[in-house]
Amino acid sequence: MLGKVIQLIKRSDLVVEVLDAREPSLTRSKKIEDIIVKNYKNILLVLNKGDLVPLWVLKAWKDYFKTEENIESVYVSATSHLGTKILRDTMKSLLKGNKGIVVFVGYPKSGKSSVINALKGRHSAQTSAHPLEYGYTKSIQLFKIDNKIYAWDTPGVIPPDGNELEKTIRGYNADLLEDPVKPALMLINRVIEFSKESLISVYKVDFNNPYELLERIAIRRGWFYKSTKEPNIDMAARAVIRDYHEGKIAYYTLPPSLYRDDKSNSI
Ligand SMILES: Nc1nc2c(ncn2[C@@H]2O[C@H](COP(=O)(O)OP(=O)(O)OP(=O)(O)O)[C@@H](O)[C@H]2O)c(=O)[nH]1
Ligand SMILES: [Mg+2]
Repeated sequence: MLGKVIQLIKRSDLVVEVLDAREPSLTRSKKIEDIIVKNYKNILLVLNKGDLVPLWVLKAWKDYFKTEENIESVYVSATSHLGTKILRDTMKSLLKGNKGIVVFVGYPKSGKSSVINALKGRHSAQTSAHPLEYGYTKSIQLFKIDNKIYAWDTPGVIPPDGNELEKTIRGYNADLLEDPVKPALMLINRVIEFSKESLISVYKVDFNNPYELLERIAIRRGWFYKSTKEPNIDMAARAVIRDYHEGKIAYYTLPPSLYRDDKSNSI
């Protein structure tokens, strides 16, 4: 499948790499970007799930990509239909007003299909909203965005790589994890760094540490191990990872250029 996507990139006029606005750095794929650059194709980064991130952070990332790397980027929220006009206009300007074929790539669950849906203005690309339908986009599909622009929706062809936290952030399917607890704890820790309140508001429980959060989620939902009657933290861990992929947990990370700034004076 990756091979087919590379063929599409070669024949395209523009490549859109869809990132998760909560983790733009970690959801960029150097591998795919190298292929894009080698084929002399324009690249546009789309920071999707922007509804989960404060506006000043989205702007900071956009500035960072422009000034540090001279790469165009647009932030959007596909599900809230925010930023889609700016995205369409940016695509048009990168295509210099000509007819063109745009390929959408990115790690699984970054929201490629949702962004294409939002661009079309009505639902047609299938999105993996249901947890059981993980990796819903199974094949490459072509969509007409308007009279001049066609878009290829591709499945998450970049295999989520890195350590357990990175894999999870890069869309690795929670159902395939042998031990979901460790990556879930790492993910919860990462979210807490920026916003513990966000987890409290999603799960409606307070907690003193990530492990306790998993226990409280399990208790609240009535999930217990049959043998020990202890809270089933495996199920809770998978639920948290799925919620993360489905865009239910708000938090943000900052571009490296801002990382050392005091977070408290920026909000
Ligand atoms: N909060 C939020 N959630 C989003 C947004 N865009 C997509 N999602 C959710 O993220 C999940 C994945 O979206 P998809 O559009 O299926 O992602 P994809 O990149 O096409 O996924 P694959 O085809 O499996 O690689 C779904 O549950 C969407 O509802 C967004 O802008 N905001
Ligand atoms: Mg898809």
